[in-house]
Amino acid sequence: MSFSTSTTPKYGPDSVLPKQKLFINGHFVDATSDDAFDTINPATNKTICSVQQASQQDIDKAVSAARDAFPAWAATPARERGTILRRAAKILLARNEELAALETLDTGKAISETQTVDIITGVEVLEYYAGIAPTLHGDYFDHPPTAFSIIHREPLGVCAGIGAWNYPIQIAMWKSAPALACGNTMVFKPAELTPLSALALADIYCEAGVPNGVFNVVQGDARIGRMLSLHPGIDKVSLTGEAGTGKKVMADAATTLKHVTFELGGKSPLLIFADADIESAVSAALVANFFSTGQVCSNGTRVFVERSVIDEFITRLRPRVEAMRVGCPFDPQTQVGPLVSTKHWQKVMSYMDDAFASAATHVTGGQRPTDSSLTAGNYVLPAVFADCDDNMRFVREEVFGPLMSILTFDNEEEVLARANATDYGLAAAVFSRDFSRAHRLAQRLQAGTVWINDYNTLPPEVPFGGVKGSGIGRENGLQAVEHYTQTKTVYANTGDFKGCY
Ligand code: TXE
Repeated sequence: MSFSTSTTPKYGPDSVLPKQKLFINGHFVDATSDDAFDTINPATNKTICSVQQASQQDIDKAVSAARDAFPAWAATPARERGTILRRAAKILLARNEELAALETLDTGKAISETQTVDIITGVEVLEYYAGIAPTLHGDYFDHPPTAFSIIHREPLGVCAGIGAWNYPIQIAMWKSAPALACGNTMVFKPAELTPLSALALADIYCEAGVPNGVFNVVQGDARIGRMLSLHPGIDKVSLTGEAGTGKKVMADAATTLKHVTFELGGKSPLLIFADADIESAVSAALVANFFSTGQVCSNGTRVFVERSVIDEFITRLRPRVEAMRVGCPFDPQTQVGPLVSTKHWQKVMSYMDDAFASAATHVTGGQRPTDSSLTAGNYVLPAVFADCDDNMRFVREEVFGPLMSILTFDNEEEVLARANATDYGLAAAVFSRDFSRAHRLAQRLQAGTVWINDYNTLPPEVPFGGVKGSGIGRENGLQAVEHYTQTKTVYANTGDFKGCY
């Protein structure tokens, strides 16, 4: 894939690309398998390009390249690793428009989002770890009178990153930035639905000075993902995907006792109390359900509204949902693009059908748009259902599409119990002007992140990840360093060893 150095986007709604390769040891290389798969434009369901699928031999080659590159990269002074990653961040920002257009082409997400969020939130994390790389240190303990201990912090070795399709380049950066900053090397497999931007990232890392073999990209579906989780030459696996996938990866990684971290699904509660700023709460509900056409793991898709303000909430919400612009993702005015694939659209529509058939009150949306220019794409109008019951399938399960479920509640204890009554635990939010109540609830909500009067704001210096079925470990912040390094204790005795025999 050749990238122009200009900043004008080179990808548009009808772009087609040449057959894509793998990226191993600093070069685009042909796969040795005869397998290939197509990546499809979600807005038109036309093929963007074919992508070569890696074979076991290609995986072995990528892991060997990463293994061979590891000693020199680990021995590179952390400040120098930081400088190289910071240079990559600068190139990514300079190519933001081009990369955003590529991401929109592959994912169907509105260009207004990809230009402002996808690359930029990845770069923020890259800059964060580039900055802290020189500060990573071990520890020292004095054991008077003759001994002391030094705690070394060492990289793990070769890490595998397995990405999901909703934020392809951001996920690739959220995994590779801490891994590389800590001195590890990586073999990354993007989701087969959105394989393109990870290759662009590899190209940019190379241009920035990341040595050959430090960051490699292999392509393919779950079968290739499994080759990584099972590979004896890989020391750690970081997955972003569905909860069920996490369990499968954990089982495979167990065979060679790999370190694992998982960013999995969610069905997060958004609690809105009567004393909240209702207009702000409506804004948060829109972001928490319809950003990226609802394909965001941390979304607040169970919207609990205190009974006394439910009518006001819906009255304010409905016109704002109906004003959302559904359209071609390359149109800067579009707010809601197509879903990532026809198969995913069918899954989301099955939940819409359930909601229409249920006792819930249909507020708006949930149908295919009537605009004839959209019939070729995986479009659905953002949907809101009220008077939902906690046990309805579309309320319990992760839809991963633009379906907002509104439930009413009467008191704090009731809504807390209902909010926590799920196997997931990725995120939650509380909208209330009573900060002590909001903080009290934040302590008791079972979630890895709780927003108070906010939603989906994720500064790179704070850890992100789920509890219960939503994941293991954290991404971002200093905590991710714990997942990409291990310590060695060196205990030194400067006196005689006395022993006991
Ligand atoms: O996930 P899948 P998708 C979740 C989100 C949603 C899902 C959407 O909740 O449910 O991801 O992404 C590979 N062994 N999050 O459909 O199917 C597969 O090829 C090894 C949560 O892509 O689980 C792909 O690359 N690999 C997240 C990746 O796993 C396997 C944010 C994910 O695929 C595999 C974004 C196997 N057995 C999405 N099976 C968060 N919490 O931050 C599949 N794969």
